[in-house]
Amino acid sequence: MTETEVSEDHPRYASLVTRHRIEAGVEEGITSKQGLIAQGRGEAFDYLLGERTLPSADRAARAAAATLLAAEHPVISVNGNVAALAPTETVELAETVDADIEVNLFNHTAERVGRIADHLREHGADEVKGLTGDGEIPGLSHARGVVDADGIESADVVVVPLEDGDRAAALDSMGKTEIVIDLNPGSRSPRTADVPIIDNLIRAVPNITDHARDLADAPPEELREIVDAFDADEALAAAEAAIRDGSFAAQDET
Ligand code: PTJ
Repeated sequence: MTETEVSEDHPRYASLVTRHRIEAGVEEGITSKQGLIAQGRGEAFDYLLGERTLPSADRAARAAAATLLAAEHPVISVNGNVAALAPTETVELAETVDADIEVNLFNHTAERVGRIADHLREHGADEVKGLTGDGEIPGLSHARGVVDADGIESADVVVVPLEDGDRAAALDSMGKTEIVIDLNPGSRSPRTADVPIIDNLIRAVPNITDHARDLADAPPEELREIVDAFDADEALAAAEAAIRDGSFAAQDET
């Protein structure tokens, strides 16, 4: 079944389209096979969250937008799942907040970096970093720590949708401000983040862009107030509470 063959009135339409994109990503050599497993884990948490953006996640997205607009050199890190699921939305966010896009892979191969960079260019990206690999995230083995010196290595703010815990901790040790998008509030990466967004990246990335457009003319003091008022622990606790206390209403299976 292709994406266009999925009927829009199917009760699991959004989930089916998402699965199709990940599957196509693997077939095109963009997404790793491990990306399929990560997708399954994400789907389970999304199901428990009610497949919606919680008010706490929306506040986090606004804090992320303010953080990005106030940044000197923001970089959006893109892996094989992000590239397959939200390439256009990622390019739009980068344009809106004037961020670099860098392909940064957990399972790093030069071939997959190249394919993802091409895919992002096909979806409107002008410049894609991550192909030089002349920088590093200290404290990680070589392949997992490869970054660009003029990209993630020199960024002050990094958006890391779906990061693994070790790399999130290593980026934190470098002094980066981290915005992490992850559906699992118990995962180490959102727990390391300055701004954890517990939401599906498919919803979260365009939501940050909407908030950034809304805040485009905000003075620096207003951006600072939004960032200072955001409480990461509260955001994580609200998501966990939604999972633990939420009514487990029947959601149609595919
Ligand atoms: O392309 P690569 O080589 O960089 O590899 C990317 C993956 C995602 C395979 C790699 O980083 C990995 O193995 O990640 P983990 O450790 O499985 O963590 C993935 C996290 O992302 C889990 O906490 C999932 O709940 C979460 N997740 C999965 N899909 C989504 C998601 N969070 C937000 N939106 C999603 N669509």
